Amino acid sequence: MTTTAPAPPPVSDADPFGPEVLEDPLPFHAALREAGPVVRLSRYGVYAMGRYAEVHAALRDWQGFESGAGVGLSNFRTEAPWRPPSLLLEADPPRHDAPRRVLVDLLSPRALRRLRERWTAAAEDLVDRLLAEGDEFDAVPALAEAYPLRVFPDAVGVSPEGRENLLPYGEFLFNAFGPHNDLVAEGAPRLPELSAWVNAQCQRDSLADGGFGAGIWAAADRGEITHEQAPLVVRSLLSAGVDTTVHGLAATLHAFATHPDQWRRLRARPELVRVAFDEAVRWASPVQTFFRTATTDVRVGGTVIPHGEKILMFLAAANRDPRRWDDPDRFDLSRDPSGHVGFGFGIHHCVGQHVARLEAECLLTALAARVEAIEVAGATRRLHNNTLRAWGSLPVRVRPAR
Ligand code: OVP
Repeated sequence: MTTTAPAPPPVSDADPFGPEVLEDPLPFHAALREAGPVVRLSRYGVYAMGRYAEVHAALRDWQGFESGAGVGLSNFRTEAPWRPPSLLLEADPPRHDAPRRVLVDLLSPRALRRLRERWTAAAEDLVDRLLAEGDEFDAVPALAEAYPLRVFPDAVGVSPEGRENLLPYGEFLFNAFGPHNDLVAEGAPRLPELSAWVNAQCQRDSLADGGFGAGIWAAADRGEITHEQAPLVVRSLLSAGVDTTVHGLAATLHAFATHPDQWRRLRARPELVRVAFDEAVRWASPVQTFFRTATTDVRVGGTVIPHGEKILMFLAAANRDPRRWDDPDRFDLSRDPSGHVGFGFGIHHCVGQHVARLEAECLLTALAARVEAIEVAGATRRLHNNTLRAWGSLPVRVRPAR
């Protein structure tokens, strides 16, 4: 076999965290994929990948692309993290594995069965009350935020007081994976207050019996993790479990409001609800990016990513790579979206995805049974975030089913 000498990667001076790209990242993603399998982002001195094959392979290669140096721009080996690192997201085997196993068990489809009835009733009640008020509303606060905030903190066992801190805490956290730009600076003043509240909720005494939080402390009592680790595992649920599902649901509602034929299809075949949510996650990629760090000189495509360098993995670009997907920009319930990397891939593959899927299934099923048509009814507004593709406002008009 012959190997050619590595060539330097193409260079882009675009800012993937600037307002133009955050408003509409699709042209940047296309340019990134076209430029090559690996691109150097000169503004931040990092590498980037946007093609499905390379993103997928790198996510699988946890030995070559570590998470323990942080999955944001800042390298924990040279810069102190803003909070103690996550035991799951920002850790590698073997340290990563025990906390991961605790959540795998606690959040398994089997373990979630006891929630389905309650979550269905909550979704039906929310949609009934909303429709009783009228046929026009902002789907972000009224559905995408209201539903997860109604069911998820209860399932964790978080007290009712202070729940309004969850979304802004997550918003800061997801901004903090990016550069220290205006988005981070604007969130910083509230950080001490938000962190103090979240950290307090992770303590055993703050968590209601029977919830995921109590389940994590029980796992510590059984010796599966230490009692020092338990609050940090609870913190992962509160960090990763709210903004992601809110913006995943917002993306799904936006997809249907702009694709009336697909809404009719879902109403005709409600069993498509799970495919619909996965297709929306592929199409919109609520979590757009995460970084990895090269543990050695890694050869990708024709270039070498040197040891210690950060690589930005564009999950969103991979999820619309025409090399992998037919007509990737189409939101289409007849495609098989499995294999998308919107929930990541490999050993860090979203451990909460069954929770997210159950929330989406309950809410969309309740909505599809009650709403014949949904359309955008005013100016929509994006919420810019260094990691999330998010909606700030999504005014819709619905036609209730009779
Ligand atoms: C999307 C994620 C995101 C933010 C925080 C954490 C995980 C955590 O483990 O704290 S995964």
